[in-house]
Amino acid sequence: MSSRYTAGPTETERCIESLMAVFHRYAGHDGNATSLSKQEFITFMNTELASFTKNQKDPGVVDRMMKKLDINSDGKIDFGEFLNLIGGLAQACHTHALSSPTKP
Ligand SMILES: [Ca+2]
Repeated sequence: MSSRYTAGPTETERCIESLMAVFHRYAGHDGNATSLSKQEFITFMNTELASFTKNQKDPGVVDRMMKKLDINSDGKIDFGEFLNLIGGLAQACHTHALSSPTKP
């Protein structure tokens, strides 16, 4: 084992752990931590992504996002479907950062 393994998790590993921790925190409200129910998803969006949801004038936007994310149409968001949301948001943020004026 090199010292890399004793230095603690890398930044990327910590990001993955954080995503898992956040998902399980919100998914576990109803006792089933394997997926987000619609209410858990709404709570997650309004708490963790409030800067996104508060700028939405359309109250049905979270509802439509849930339907779009629910690929297997079981009415719940599992971790894979959750990652599609995070991936999409990360992509949008990345695109926005690239198109924003650069630092001097
Ligand atoms: Ca689903």
